[in-house]
Amino acid sequence: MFTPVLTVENEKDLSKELTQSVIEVRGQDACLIAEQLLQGGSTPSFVAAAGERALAELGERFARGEAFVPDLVMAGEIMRGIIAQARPYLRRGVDTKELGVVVLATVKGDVHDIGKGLVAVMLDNDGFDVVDLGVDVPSQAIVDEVRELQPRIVGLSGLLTATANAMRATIAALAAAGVRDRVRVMIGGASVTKDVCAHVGADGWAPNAVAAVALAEEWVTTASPPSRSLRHGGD
Ligand code: B12
Repeated sequence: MFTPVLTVENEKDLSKELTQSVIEVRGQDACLIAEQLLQGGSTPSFVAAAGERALAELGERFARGEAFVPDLVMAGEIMRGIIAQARPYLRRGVDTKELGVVVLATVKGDVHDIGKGLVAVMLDNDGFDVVDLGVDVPSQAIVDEVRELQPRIVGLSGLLTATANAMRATIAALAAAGVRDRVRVMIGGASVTKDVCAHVGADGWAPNAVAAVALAEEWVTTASPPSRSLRHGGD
């Protein structure tokens, strides 16, 4: 039987253990610790953040040649499991799904989708109708979906520095198709910054899923058409 309520100290220790278990790709341990945290009252974002810290650390190790692609793959799968475990513990933000459609995609050339998945879960929970087009998505496919679904927001994800160009190309393709002014475009991913946002011509960016939801909500509650001014949930 798990402890029903965690003390602050317990919660901190368990979160460190969770991070460590993901770094060491001990999936079963990670799953048990995540459950213990969630049942003890930790929020889903607190639990996800512990996993994110592990992936950030693994990414640094990878860059230093101390971790390898299979480690990233396995840790990524564990993180996906943690997100799925946390999902039922999310408290619904609104009663009905009336905030409109958000089309999400990881842009062409990039296959990272764990963070986008987290953003999708949180937006869905908040009352958005999320259509996730997957990874490595060509600009034209995004243009087609915008025409078809008429979303209020398009969210582009990309973790590789080089994929900023694909984001820029996607936004240019939306403009060339005459649909750019119908949507607000937000971008995100580990390499995204305010400067990247300006470079690619997005309307805003967010450093994490919580900020992404806040920005999306702000946009749909603002009646005016999309402005080209830079808005971001990051600071
Ligand atoms: C796991 C991982 C992988 C997995 C991905 C599995 C999957 N299904 O996603 C695999 C093994 C496939 C992989 C492959 C590669 N990877 Co990789 N990978 C990572 C790692 C360790 C973690 C990424 C992650 O999931 N983080 C956790 C999530 C929750 O965080 P996140 O993605 O940042 O998302 C949050 C925010 O960014 C934001 N967000 C994300 N998307 C969106 C979208 C919107 C609209 C908004 C508003 C917000 C938002 O909210 C999210 C939740 O809070 C990172 C390290 C890092 N620091 O990011 C490297 C990293 C991204 N990978 C890297 C590299 C180099 C590669 C490879 C080229 C390796 C290789 N030699 O093959 C390939 C590229 C393949 C390709 N074409 O895309 C580099 C990129 C360097 C760079 N800046 O260009 C990194 C930074 C590692 C490093 N330090 O070198 N990788």
